[in-house]
Amino acid sequence: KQYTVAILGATGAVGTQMVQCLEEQNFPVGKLKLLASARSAGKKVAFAGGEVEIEEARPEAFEGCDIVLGAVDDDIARDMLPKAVEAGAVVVDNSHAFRLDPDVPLVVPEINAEDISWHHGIIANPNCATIIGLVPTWPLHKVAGVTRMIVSTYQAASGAGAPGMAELEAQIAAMGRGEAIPEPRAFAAQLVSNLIPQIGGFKEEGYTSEEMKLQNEGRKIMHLPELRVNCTCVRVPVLRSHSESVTLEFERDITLEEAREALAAAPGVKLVDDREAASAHDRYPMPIDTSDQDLIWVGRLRRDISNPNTARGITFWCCGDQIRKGAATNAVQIAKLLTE
Ligand code: 11C
Repeated sequence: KQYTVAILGATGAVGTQMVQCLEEQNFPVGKLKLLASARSAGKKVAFAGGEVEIEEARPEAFEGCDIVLGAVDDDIARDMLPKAVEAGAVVVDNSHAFRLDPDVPLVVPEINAEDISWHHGIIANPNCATIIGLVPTWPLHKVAGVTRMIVSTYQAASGAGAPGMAELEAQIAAMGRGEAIPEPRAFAAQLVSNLIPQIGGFKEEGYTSEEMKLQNEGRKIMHLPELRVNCTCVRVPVLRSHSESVTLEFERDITLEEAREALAAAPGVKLVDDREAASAHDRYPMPIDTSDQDLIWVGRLRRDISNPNTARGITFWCCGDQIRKGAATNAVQIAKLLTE
């Protein structure tokens, strides 16, 4: 069977990547509809050896669609996507709008693919830092049962979409020319040569919305309602790969060998952990190496020596492409599951 697929928000960083992921994952696309603002309507985008003309995103555009991929902000998602469901489509949405709705599965295919079976028209794609941290956490959870996560993230400019990447590039160029750094718009402060310890707005107890997503979405995806999470999210001057330092506490003992074996065999994970390697690129994951590919790279695997029971604590470092596995790749994988 061939499917009529629409991408809502087709011109943004995630929407553009979704078009490429549909081709790469050999998605059975009969017809592709690219929906965006009136400003982009009429422009043409290359797809599968041909061209697709961008249409203005209006509810009528959902008629005849089997699957709609959402790559727009929460407000537009909340307004438009239920109309796609009414028109008979199944929606895979990348925004935050529906993620914690008890009627909406929140899915990382490597972890809870089976949850797509109970959808009511909308399936949510998780937050990018959550996907990137959970893909390697899950195989370790299966070995020893994770009870607590302590995470620091190092998040790329692409988390703020194409404008975030353009802002960082403009700042790097200005700094290189010795010019004044342009006034920041996508971020709260200059990002080049800086770190910004705030992603999202401040919520409970001084944690930001992005930090609480790891707890709230992580609990739902892994079916661990009691999971304890302490997360600090930081924006770093990197273009498109997020990195994370993750410390896990388990209910059962786990050896480093067991952890290494589980990670080496885990789908979606690439273990890069060789202290003896001649090149830093083979020694541990770095965002420069994980950009524009689909796997989460994991390394720096070691015991948590601060845990009173060191047999139950593991620390690692991981990196993954924010636009791909953090968003577009994961959404297209979910949509692919719907067709299988
Ligand atoms: C960032 N993770 O890096 C955010 C952007 O929950 O999908 C994506 C927010 C989300 O800025």
